[in-house]
Amino acid sequence: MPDLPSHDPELYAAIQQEVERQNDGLELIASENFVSKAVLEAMGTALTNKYAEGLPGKRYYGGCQFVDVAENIARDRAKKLFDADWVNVQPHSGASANAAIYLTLMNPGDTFLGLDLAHGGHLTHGSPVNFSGLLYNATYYGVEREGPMAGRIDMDRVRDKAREVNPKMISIGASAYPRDFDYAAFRDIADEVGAFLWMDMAHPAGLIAADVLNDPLPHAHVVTTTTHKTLRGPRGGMILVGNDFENTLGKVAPKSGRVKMMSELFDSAVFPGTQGGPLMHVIAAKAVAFGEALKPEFTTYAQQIVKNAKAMAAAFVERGFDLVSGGTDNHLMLIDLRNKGVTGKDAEALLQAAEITVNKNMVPFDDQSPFVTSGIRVGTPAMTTRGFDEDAFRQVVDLMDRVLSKPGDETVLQQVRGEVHALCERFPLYDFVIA
Ligand code: DSN
Repeated sequence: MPDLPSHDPELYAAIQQEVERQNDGLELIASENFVSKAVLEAMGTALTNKYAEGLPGKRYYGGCQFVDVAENIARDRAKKLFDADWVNVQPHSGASANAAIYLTLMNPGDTFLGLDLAHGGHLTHGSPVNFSGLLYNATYYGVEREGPMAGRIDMDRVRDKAREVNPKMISIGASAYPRDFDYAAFRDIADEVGAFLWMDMAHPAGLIAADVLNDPLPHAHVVTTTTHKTLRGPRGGMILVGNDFENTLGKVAPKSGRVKMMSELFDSAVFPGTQGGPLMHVIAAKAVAFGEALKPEFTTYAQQIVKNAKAMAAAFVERGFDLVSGGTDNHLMLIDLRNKGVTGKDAEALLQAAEITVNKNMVPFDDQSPFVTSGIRVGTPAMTTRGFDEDAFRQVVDLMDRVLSKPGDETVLQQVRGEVHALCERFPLYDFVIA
């Protein structure tokens, strides 16, 4: 019997309401997912009590023998999952993992080249309001405005830009890019200009683990990820180095004054460089999630995420929605709502009233502010976890279309809410509040 309901009823009520919200509504935020009960259980353990600065076998605190086991399980499973030579599972988040990359590979003021946030990039890839844009000289590549490559990255332009700005590092990765990346072409460009290549695979990590999308590890010098999006683990981050391990050593050695392994530098950049004690309960939960992702069922899940996204994209296009790049290769789509006469902000609120959760999102070449936006981002990972198939997602598109076609119509909202609840009941989620 959980203590929390009687121990802290006020807090428990908020948790209960959030679990109900997750159970009863359509979760279409592309970066969210639903973890298993086992992952929740691992996170709710006494491992949260343990300080374990350092690495397994080399800690700055006593009593780490059992958390060492947990961290080693997480590391071994992550390496197997991504065929990586080395991993660090301690970053508290994707942003923390990314901070360690900058600290290792760049000096303040150095130039790097990343995908423009306004074209689907991420805050930590050089936004002027983020440390990455404040401390370093961020330059950007983007997507094409028109023509056959509209909404997609043209690698010839990336090469031209790299030659122009001569970056020390090139980043790949996005939070709202519905297409796959050509990692070999990025590496070719990085080699030509003598840059490090870093891939932030936070969004597609689960799809990459399941071989549903191209694999960056053979091409990038280093890869970061979150663990909670398509990978379906607890909130957290991770750094990986693939089979280019040897090649990266020489480049980094001069900075450290001795030939240090790339892994040593990244480990030091996580702790003590950017973090204190690792969150051992979260690392244990990462281990559970990686174990789940190593099972054949996870490959089926990842394949279904993409099938569902493609079915959804086709249904949106049939109904006259304008999808950036015309469709999707992965788990998400970015919808430009300008032809529908509704802003992203309003669409988010209208859909929320029907218990359909999406996020407003800038579209490339947007004429609205980031707080208003002209688009929404929609993703399939969370509802695919609940068992939604292509038919269910086509029904979701119908529900969204009805809400957005008649903004503020109470009758439509009520009908759609009822259908949302019925759909969610068909695919149950959590039958408990506290795991
Ligand atoms: N905030 C995340 C997202 O929603 O994509 C990226 O870190």
